[in-house]
Amino acid sequence: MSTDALRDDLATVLARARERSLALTECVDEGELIAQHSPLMSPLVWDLAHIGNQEELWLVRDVGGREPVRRDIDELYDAFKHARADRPALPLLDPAQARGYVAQVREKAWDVLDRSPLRGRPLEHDGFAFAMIAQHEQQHDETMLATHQLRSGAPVLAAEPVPPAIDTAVPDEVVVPAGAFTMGTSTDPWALDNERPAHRVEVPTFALDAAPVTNGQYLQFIGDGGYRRPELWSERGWRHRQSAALVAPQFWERDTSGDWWRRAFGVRAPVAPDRPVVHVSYFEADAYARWAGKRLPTEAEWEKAARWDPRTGTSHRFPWGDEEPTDEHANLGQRHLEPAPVGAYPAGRSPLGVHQLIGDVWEWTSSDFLPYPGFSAFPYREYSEVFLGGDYKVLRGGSFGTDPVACRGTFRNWDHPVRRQIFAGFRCARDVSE
Ligand code: AVJ
Ligand code: FE
Repeated sequence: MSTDALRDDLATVLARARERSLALTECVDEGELIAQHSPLMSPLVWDLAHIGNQEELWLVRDVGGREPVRRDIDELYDAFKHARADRPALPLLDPAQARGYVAQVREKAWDVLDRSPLRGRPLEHDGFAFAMIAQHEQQHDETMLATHQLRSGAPVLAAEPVPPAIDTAVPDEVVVPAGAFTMGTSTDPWALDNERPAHRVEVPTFALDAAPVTNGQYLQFIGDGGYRRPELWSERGWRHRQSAALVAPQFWERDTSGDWWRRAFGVRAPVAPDRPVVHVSYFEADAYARWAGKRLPTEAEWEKAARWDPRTGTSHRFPWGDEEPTDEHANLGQRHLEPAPVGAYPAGRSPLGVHQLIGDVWEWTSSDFLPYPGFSAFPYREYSEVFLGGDYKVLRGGSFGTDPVACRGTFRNWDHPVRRQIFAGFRCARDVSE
């Protein structure tokens, strides 16, 4: 790609991220911006100014070598200095100040982008820092969407209805034949440090569900006593099931006639059986898989199914190839605010016929968040390194709330196994003897 085309691309994704950040913070009043809607989440106004602060640190100060805009607020917006639950009590910028701050930083960032050679030192090479900052903003936009899901009150977000199932004959499973594939990447300019470097991984034959587990399937697990049978849960999962009194996915409720409803962004609707289940923890996904006589896939299995092309033996950026996602490929980018039915994205399936790996719901894997062989932290330890080896499970694929720039076949997300306010679902795998 020419430097001019790359510059245009980076400007487009930065502008798209900002449009979304502003939309997510302009639809509620001041009180709701500074309120804490859940102890798991920051006030929305913290996310907004934190987005600006990261942009100031990396683009304005580091790449641009400019004077600080607001050095005095660095500490307030350092995610490692204050836990989410403590953020509402900080002397944060108020909503008007936060909007002014992010606009001021962005003005300077535009100038830095105009002048960057987009070549040379690693931070600027291929526009890495600009891509990283656009992804960072989009990641917080997904976090803010999760905050919106946790807020109570009248709906403020609206979205287009999801497309219908086009492929009504999605199989249950697809067999992925044994063999090595290239996992991770050393060349994708958008890839963050934990996706690097590319390395060969041997994967035995396995079967993978051709689609994420649906609400309908999950209801059968519930109906079969899934939440009452300790033998289906890991020991730690069962302890959590009991202490958190889990009986169904988060945001589900049952009416007196026994029908299940789910609340999403302030709207209550019947649980739709053909949609991927969302808002389940790793422990619930793991228990379901055991109930189904299966297991969760490892992240190597997930990535092989999503990237490996049996026709060429090479790994692609997405299940459908290397082209950027369109609305035909995947449910991404907050265009729809819920998972689409299984079979809604036949154009996005993998060569082996696995559907909806990208978009709809993040998918829990059985893998701990560990470094790839040859990992090196870049450009800062606090993006990945400090989390590696912690109590985290890897999630793959992105959700309806993820922007296309913040997910790809190599992208690794992670969270604590108890978390379920994120847009997380799963699919199952099983061993196949050769
Ligand atoms: C990759 C989604 C786990 O939100 O904690 C945002 C992304 N890192 N700011 C997170 C991130 C720094 C991160 N996740
Ligand atoms: Fe952040």
